[in-house]
Amino acid sequence: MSRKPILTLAVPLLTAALLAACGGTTQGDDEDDGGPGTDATANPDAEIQTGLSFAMLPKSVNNPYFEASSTGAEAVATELEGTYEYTGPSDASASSQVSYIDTLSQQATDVILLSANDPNALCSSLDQARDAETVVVTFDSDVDPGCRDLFVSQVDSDEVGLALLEMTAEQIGGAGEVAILSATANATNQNAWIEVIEAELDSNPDYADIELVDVVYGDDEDEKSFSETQGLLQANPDLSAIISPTTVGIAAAARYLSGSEYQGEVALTGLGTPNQMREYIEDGTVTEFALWDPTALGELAAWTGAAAASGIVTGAEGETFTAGELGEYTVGADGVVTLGPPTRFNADNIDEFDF
Ligand code: RAM
Repeated sequence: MSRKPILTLAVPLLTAALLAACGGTTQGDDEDDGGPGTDATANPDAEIQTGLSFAMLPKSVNNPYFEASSTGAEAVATELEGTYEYTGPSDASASSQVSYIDTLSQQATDVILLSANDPNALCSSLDQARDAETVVVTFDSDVDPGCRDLFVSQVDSDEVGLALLEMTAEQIGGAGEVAILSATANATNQNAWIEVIEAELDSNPDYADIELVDVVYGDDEDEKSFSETQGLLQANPDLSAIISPTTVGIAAAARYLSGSEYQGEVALTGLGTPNQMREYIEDGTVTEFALWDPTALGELAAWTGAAAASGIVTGAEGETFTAGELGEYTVGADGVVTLGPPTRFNADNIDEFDF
């Protein structure tokens, strides 16, 4: 890659000041330093660069889940003496994300951390950004692997889908009609989990008595998720459970259920943040749900971006890097780095968590 990301921790401050005066990065040199976006091999002994510019572009802003990820990423940018920006649309749509990618690439941002609203719609903008030597790390929700350098996955998709179904089966005694309240119709992450649920329902005899009757989309908007919940319950009078694999959806569905005749009658599980779901665990609307640590996910995404911008990894399977205090990670197939298993939250443990 030709943009040489800047300084190592050892470089004197004067040089840092000079480079900062020139915009903080040395761009446009033709030397291939082994970074991502090229056929170059990784240099595991390269030093992690400081002074990088990071930007996080979530599916949408005003979502506490992404705010937690942003806190994690910003802490890494600060530790690496870089700059940090959290920017994105207020609606979770791919078309709204395009202009943010274009702007960040025009600003010659070193590392974009992206949670994508669509696997393909962002690719031409991402290609342009990468041609301009920006490292693109997706996290949370991926694009086609050809359009980014690496993907930081929260949990293996199969594990998420299986955990969602297991919690559902436990909560409805292994039988009944279930419906899914998802985020947006094109979200890569939610669709991967829904596919796992559908395949498992079709093939696993343990779930032979569970029927998926509907999938609806709240678009990661609180009001839409709330009214879709109401619609689901009215359209499916025999519904036993709602599975909502989105922190926005599950919180809105819980709010609807808690004030309705369905509280305690229709189970609700899915992926939520403990802080948004605490009151619904306490009032008995929800028994158990799951999530990973979104702050750690943001941290890992930022370390991954820094390692890629430093030429330590290129996204090839088997490469390793150190993600600060999170420890050592190995790049898996298709340039995927995985954070770890999800945690289940219920009345016994929810007060131990604050995010
Ligand atoms: C919402 C978003 C995000 C998803 C979480 C579980 O905040 O849709 O992409 O990972 O829920």
